[in-house]
Amino acid sequence: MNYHLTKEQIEFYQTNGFIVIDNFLSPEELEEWRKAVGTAVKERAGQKMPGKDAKTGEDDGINEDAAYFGKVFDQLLNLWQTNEDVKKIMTDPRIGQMAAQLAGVDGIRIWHDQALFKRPWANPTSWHLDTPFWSFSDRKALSIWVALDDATLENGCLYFIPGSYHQTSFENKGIGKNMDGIFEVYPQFATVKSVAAPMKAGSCSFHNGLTIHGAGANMTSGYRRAMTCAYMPDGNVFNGIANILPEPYLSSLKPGDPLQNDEQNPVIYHK
Ligand SMILES: O=C(O)CCC(=O)C(=O)O
Ligand SMILES: [Fe+2]
Repeated sequence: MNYHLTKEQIEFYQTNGFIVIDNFLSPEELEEWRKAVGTAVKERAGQKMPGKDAKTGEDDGINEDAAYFGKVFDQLLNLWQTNEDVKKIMTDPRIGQMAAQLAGVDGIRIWHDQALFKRPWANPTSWHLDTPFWSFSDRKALSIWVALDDATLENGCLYFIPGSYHQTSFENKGIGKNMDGIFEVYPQFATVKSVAAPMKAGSCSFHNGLTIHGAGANMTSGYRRAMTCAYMPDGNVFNGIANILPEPYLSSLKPGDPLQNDEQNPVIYHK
């Protein structure tokens, strides 16, 4: 695993709100990740997340058009909680260290992992922010996105609006049908140049959850599989948004309470 970050890489991330790391996984590690994630997804049989009935492709109560959203990607969350091999991969302190160094924080907890598989001919992932979906409000929160297949301009690689995270807020536009919905909130970015992030399988990117980002449609008959994980810097508090928190934990929380439940949000790295 190519987990050592240079000063230049950290500076690039902090300026632009994203970074691509080529050849993050060795070919052997990539095989291990594919096998673990593939098995974990099969085991779920479409169940979107542990403890809830929602199936991938069904209305999740967050995105307004389930039929459309179901064809953006198959989304399975918290595979680390249902598969031991994924747990081993996702709780790797080396990845936590990368996230902490990029974000400039001392400790990193898993918010949730998610497999994001674009099927053949999948819809694009419209421009959006991540952090406003989550149950804490931290401008440094971020995600890793690991390509399990080559992610190309043809099959739906990621795109970023560089530097946008310095100006965006916690207002949530969701992931709608219209690619340009986000620019109603942030018109200042409607005329900037986006950056495509094609990646070989085994490469990865990190992006700040307030960086405007999206992905293209899958214009091919093959899959575009990615494994991702969202990270919460340690020390955050509940902001009142339920997001993916399960009952009865959710009901036990009131706004302002620390989010430090190791069953739900394990610490994977601390300085
Ligand atoms: O994989 C995609 O299509 C979108 C990924 C994304 O939005 C994310 O990882 O936050
Ligand atoms: Fe996202």
